[in-house]
Amino acid sequence: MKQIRDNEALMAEIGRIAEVAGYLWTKGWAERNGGNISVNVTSLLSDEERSLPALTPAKPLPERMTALSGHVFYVTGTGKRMRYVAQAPFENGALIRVSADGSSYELIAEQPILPTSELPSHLMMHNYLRAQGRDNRVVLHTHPTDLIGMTHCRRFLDSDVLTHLLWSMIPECRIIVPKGIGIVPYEIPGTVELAHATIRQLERHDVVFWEKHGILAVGEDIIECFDAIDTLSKSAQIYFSARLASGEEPEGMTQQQLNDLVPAFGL
Ligand code: 2HA
Ligand code: ZN
Repeated sequence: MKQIRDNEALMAEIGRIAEVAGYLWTKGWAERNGGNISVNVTSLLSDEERSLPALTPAKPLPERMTALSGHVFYVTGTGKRMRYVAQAPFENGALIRVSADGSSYELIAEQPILPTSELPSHLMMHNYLRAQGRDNRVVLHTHPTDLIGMTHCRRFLDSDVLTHLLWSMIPECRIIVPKGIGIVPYEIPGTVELAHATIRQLERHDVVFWEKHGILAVGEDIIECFDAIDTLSKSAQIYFSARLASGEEPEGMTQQQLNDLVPAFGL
C-alpha cells in the first residue's frame, strides 16, 4: 500500500508549509499556538489519494462550501504550536477533505489531528475566493507584534491611511503588496462573523489586519503570503525607527514617488 508520504509533490508543498511555520516562530509571530495555516493540495493528489478513507466521522461546516466540493487541504491542528509544525507537519496538522455536497469535512491523513479552531473561517475564505475564480490555495494567519501594535492606534484603523503609511516607508512594500491592506474591526477569534467581515475585505485586498488580534493573507503560494506580511512588518519597523530617531512623524515617500512605481513595475 502506497503511503501519502510517497507523494513527492505533496511532500514538497508540506515542506514549504513547514518552512513558513518555522519563519513564523523565529519572527516572534507565533506565541504558543498563535496562528494557523490551510493550503489547498487537491491538484497535487492522485484520484486514489483524494478518495482515501476517512479517519474520523464527518463534521458539519457552518455553510455549504460548494466551490470546495471534494477538495483536500492541509490544515494546522488545533492547539498546535508553529514551532512544532515546522519540525513535524503531520504530527501537528492533517489533510482534510470537504464532502461532495460541500456541507461537511472529514480527516483523511496522515493522523487524526483535529484542525485549527479557525478551520470554518479558512474554508469560507477558500470557498469565496474559488467561487470568484481566484486561483487561491493558501490562507495564512499569524500574530506579528509590530503590525498588531499598529491596530491598537485609532488613527491607523483606516485602510487607506494604514496602506499609504506602510507603502510610503520603502518602495518594495507598494510593489509586494499592490492591493494594499484591509482592516476588520475587532471580532472574537474563530467566529463566523470574523470570517464574513474578512471576506468583505478580500474583495479588494489579499492581506487583512484583524484589529488587536493578527494578520491574514491569502494567495496562490505560501512563501508569497509570508513575504507580503514580512514586507508590511518591515515597513512598520522602519516607521517606528524613524519616529524614534527624530521624535517626529516620518516623512515617508511622496505620493509622486509612490505613483511612479506603478508604470515602473507594471502594477
Ligand atoms: O490558532 O491564532 O486566531 C490560534 C489563533 C486564533
Ligand atoms: Zn490568531
